[in-house]
Amino acid sequence: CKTTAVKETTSAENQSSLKMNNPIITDKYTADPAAIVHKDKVYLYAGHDVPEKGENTYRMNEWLVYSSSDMVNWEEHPVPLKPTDFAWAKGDAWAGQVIERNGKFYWYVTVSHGTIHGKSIGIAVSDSPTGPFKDALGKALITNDMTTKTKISWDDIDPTVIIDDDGQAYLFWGNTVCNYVKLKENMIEMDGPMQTIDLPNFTEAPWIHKRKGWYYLSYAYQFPEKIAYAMSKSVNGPWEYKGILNEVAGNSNTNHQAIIDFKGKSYFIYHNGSIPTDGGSFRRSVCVDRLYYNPDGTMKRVVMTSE
Ligand code: FUB
Repeated sequence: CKTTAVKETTSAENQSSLKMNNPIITDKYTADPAAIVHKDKVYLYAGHDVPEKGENTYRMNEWLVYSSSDMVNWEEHPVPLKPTDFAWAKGDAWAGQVIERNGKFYWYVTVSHGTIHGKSIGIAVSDSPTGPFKDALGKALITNDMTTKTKISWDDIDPTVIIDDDGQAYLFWGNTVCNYVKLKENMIEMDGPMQTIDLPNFTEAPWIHKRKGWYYLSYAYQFPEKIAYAMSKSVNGPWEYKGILNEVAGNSNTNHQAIIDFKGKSYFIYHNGSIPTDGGSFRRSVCVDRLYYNPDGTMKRVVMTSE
């Protein structure tokens, strides 16, 4: 599924990314990675794919958390959160992201609501990046009946969050339409109207990050999903589309990225269906590859070492 143009990149950069041992988790199927750097470690959060072989549905009953000091060796911690930890939810551990504020770790996640049709976004909180996490709000922050623009039940998914340098937090999310809203300092209430961002071929999986004065909004593009991105000098836009960052990742219709800097290097974390024989679009595996920036701040296409 990958273009040869990407494979043709044979630079020192490529060589240095050949040691990632992809996929990084092989005893479980893992999807929708999110990651944070805390103290001297990276914490990786993922959904646990558990459908039977050949079952073409997202069956995800819990999230998983791993930590690493080197991006190569990963330690699994006890299950930090399940959709059933939200009394108002009925299942589906879809994508989310953790962020730290004032010593607490807030985890914005997608789940299926128990009484409101469709997917919703909830928030869990913990004193530790490995949890255990518990419901921070007692209800969904965003539900399908608040945002009916696309009239699908899964348009309120895939939250990603950033705290800007001035302390203002923002939540981005969506399927088909990319939404964003300010969050109050308590991180569990919206602080203003929901707004939308026009991005070419936006499918889902937004990831917001800031680096050296640039804001980056990467997202799943078309279907099967590539990862594309836009850049801006402000978290409120305007966003300038910059093109494809990652091609369709092998043997999976979805792709879902996290982008971090750790110990002086940049990383692109994603999933594919690369575990031989049994992997696929619903039995996914998290992979890591190096990410490189150009002098003008744009990002180079990711060279996947996972296929
Ligand atoms: O894993 C379930 C859904 O598939 C996620 O929320 C999307 O980003 C896609 O990866």
